[in-house]
Amino acid sequence: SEMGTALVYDEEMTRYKLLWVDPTCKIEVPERLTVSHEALVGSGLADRCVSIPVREATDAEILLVHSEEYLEAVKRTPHMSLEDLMEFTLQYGDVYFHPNIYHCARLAAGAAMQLVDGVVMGKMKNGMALVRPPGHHSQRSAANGFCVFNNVAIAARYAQQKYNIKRVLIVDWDVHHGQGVQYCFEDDPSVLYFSWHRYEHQKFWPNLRESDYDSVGKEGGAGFTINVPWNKVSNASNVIHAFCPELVLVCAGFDSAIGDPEGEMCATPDVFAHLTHLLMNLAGGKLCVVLEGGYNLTSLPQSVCHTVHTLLGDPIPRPVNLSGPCTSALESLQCVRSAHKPYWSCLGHKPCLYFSARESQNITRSHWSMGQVRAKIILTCLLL
Ligand code: Q9C
Ligand code: ZN
Repeated sequence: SEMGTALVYDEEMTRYKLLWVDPTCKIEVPERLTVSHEALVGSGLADRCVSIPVREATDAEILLVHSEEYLEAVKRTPHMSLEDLMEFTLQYGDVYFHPNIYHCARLAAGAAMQLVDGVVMGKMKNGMALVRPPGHHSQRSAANGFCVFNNVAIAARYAQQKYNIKRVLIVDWDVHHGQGVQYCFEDDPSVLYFSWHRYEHQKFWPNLRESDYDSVGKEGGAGFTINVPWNKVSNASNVIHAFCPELVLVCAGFDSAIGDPEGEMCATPDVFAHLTHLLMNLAGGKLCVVLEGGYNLTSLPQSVCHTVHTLLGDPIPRPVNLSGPCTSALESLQCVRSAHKPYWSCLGHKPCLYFSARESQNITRSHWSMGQVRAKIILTCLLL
């Protein structure tokens, strides 16, 4: 199994759920994991992967990212009554607690670290961790957006500490901005956080000013946070190459896929094959994909299968139906570029000529048309 693809999964992470009525949280269900795993088994993909067991993250590992106070507070949740859990939940946004979520959150962070171990030690070439709860919205002292511990942020710190890795790239393709990851690394140039998210001039959740293109990082980390509101992946590829990551972690949300009740976007699941393929060209292929969002129980497992197919080295589906980006997407792209120009010399000279007349004549109403997502992927490939 040398240089194969790792799959990290444990059924235990399906054993928590929403215990009261909350329309915001009702989409975060155990079936998200079961259908994804069953699709991998049913398609024969799971058999072609190397199974890695999960483990619980230790206190010390969780404290790489979270505060002692927060960890101690979450530690008390398994012993709380339903009433106490509801009250505890109220202090955070868009999240719920359950007596078993603390255990699952430890396993989810542990799963991400198990994946990093396998890939960094060279036992496997790349891999995916199927986890619940997700992580990218959780913050130093707060749960948020279905997330308890920040699995990918912990895994990045762990990789740096245990393996002396200097530069980690975190690509966040979830439809939502991973503000928790951004806050964790905003002043740190050793972790480049690149997020591509629906924004709608702050009307899309989490509705933060700091999710916009002009949040570029702080102090020594200026230039190492790249936010691409709307849907652009392509413009930052020069920067990502200049950064020369030693390890790539993905906050892999599939909530931009067609039919997702949260994202309301229309990316077809094969888009994730292309995104995965792109990232496999970085860091000598050392790529760890960690599940975040994705709430449509049909497109989620399909997207997961496309991702694992690609990780295994299978040919990627041919992109079709290329249509162009809309004007505001082009504007936004230009904004990201100029916001980052002071920090990256590779951005200095290249004008924004990614879209030919042929491509821009096709003005679409949706910022996230399937063709647009594909256009970005193809153009990114051309730039790499
Ligand atoms: N109140 C992840 O995808 N929904 N979290 C907000 C407006 C919260 C998403 C809807 C979505 C959380 C990991
Ligand atoms: Zn999401």
